[in-house]
Amino acid sequence: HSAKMEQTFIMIKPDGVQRGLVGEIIGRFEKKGFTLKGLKLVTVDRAFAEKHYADLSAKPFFNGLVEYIVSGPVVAMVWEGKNVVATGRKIIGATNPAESAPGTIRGDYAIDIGRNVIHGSDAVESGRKEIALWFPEGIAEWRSSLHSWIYE
Ligand code: DGT
Ligand code: DGI
Repeated sequence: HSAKMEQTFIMIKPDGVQRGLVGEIIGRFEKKGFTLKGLKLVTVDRAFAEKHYADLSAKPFFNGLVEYIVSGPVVAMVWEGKNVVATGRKIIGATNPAESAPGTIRGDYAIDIGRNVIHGSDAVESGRKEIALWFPEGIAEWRSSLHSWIYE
């Protein structure tokens, strides 16, 4: 039953924190059945944000993206569950909120691509890298007692 058990890095961006969406967003992942394994409120500096978005460093919007991420505290999280990387991306919705379906986080709470509220790892391997970058201290070791009510 633990086949495909994965972890993903989810970050509520500064606009999500400022707009009071933290509880709502955590609630969606919790109610889905995923398990919270790491959680902290942090303000990162430029160098750190550039590292997180290193893959996008050649993009014309890179500077604006970095400035946005360092503009206030973010909520960094690790969520665990079966297929959590791909399913997490579905819960989040398309990168551009103009294309995110209603019912997704970006579809419900965002308008501009440059203020799209939340980040989620796009693959298991990038999730591993991002968790190592954001949680060098490690994450919690626990197992939800609801396991057998969520997984067959
Ligand atoms: P994430 O979760 O923040 O890594 O974003 P993704 O993976 O959904 O989207 P990606 O990697 O294509 O784009 C990275 C970020 O760059 C995205 O969250 C928002 C920003 N971005 C993408 N395209 C545009 C754009 O055309 N204009 C602006 N202002 N930002 C953009
Ligand atoms: O994982 P996503 O956030 O969905 O997308 P991503 O990793 O490709 O991009 C990370 C963030 O960078 C994304 O949430 C918003 C921003 N971004 C991506 N493409 C563009 C962009 N920002 C601007 N301004 N323009 C873009 O074309």
